[in-house]
Amino acid sequence: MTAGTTQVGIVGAGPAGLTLARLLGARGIESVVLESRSRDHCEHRIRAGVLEQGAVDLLRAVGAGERLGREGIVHHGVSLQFAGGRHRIPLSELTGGAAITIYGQTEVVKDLIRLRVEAGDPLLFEAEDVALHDIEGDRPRITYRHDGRERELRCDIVAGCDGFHGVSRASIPAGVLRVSERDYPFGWLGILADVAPSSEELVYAHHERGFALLSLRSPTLSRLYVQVAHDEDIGEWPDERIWAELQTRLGLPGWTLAEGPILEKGVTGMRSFVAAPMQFGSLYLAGDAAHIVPPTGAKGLNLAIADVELLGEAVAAWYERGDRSGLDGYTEACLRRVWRAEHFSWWMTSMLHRLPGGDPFDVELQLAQLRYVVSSPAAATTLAENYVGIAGRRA
Ligand code: RFL
Ligand code: PHB
Repeated sequence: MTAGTTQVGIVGAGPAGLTLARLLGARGIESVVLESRSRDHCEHRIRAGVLEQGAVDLLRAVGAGERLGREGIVHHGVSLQFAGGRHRIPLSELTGGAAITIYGQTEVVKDLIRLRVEAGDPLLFEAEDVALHDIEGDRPRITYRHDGRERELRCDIVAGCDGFHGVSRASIPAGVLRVSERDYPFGWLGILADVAPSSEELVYAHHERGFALLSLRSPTLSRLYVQVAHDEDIGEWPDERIWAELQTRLGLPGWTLAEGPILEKGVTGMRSFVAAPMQFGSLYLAGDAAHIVPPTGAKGLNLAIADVELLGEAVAAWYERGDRSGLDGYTEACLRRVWRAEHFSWWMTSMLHRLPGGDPFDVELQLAQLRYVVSSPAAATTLAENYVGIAGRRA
């Protein structure tokens, strides 16, 4: 067994773990990041694409803003489509100038990994059998295997940034966590296509055959989704079927969806989940390790970054001034924003998807709400300030 020591042991090299490592580094606090997958896997796992201004600001503050500033695409509106019409929600106009930035999570992760590697700070990929020990006290340990060697890392604090299926949350003894969750009886089939986006801004479409979303990654790459069953077999979806379904759900008279080669496709289930408290002993959970939202509100990545902004500051205050208030108040500070995002994501999901087993009453309620959102400045502002993230910052 090879033993090592650090101040903060970070489990998981997703957006949460990597951003936290940067935040701590900027304050002179040492960390070791342990990641179970390969660098290549982490850099190519296609997920989110929408960054709130707060996330962009934080990534800039940790030095990861250069390519983001050059390649990120700022959007000032999104559209809702239903009953044969497309309606723009002018996000910036309704929120005093706030906007969103389109920049893939893959790119955020690549930038953060490169910075960490260039700085020469420890980031271990393919760390196997990561296990947490003694987290109830103030001398936690992490054991793992790397390069065929059993290792132990002693630290002051463990940051559990290892996503929904990680070991961190599972290491908290039974009975401590209160879990609130909702499963949805549908999922999204997502594709990345080598074709210029057919709309400059995102289009969220309500359709009798189910939800569809037009998004993008760059001026030449489209990202598109269709609602499918939660356990849909991707084998049942040859490219022609995907395009036909997208054409039907997103099509409008006088507008066509351009098609191109599909570079990647996959099915994602949808879930709402919150585990509280987000802290136990010297273990602090951040991002998907503690909470999940369905992707309809584009909040998952933004919540992960917002959590570690608070955690980084709390850890720094403790090391620099012995001030524990940020650490002790971590759960409460995070959960206000998390629950605002949970509500918004559930609301968007419920308003836009075809509900299996739903009846005409459900559909009329959805359409009534959609008509209200696009016709009432008050209702549109509710959507806009949640979408750009300022509602969460105020929560
Ligand atoms: P991540 O990104 O899941 O990173 C966790 C990292 O921990 C590693 N790990 C372990 N490492 C060591 N030991 C273990 N035992 C480990 N177990 C796991 C994993 O390999 C991984 O590298 O969590 P983080 O950092 O909290 O970031 C959260 C975001 O990734 C997530 O909220 C969003 O991507 C959610 N999400 C979306 N959010 C949006 O805002 N908009 C979207 O369009 C959107 N699309 C998505 C998504 C999530 C998806 N998932 C989870 C399947 C699409 C998909 C497909
Ligand atoms: C994406 O571009 O992947 C995306 C955008 C908005 C969402 C979900 C996913 O709500």
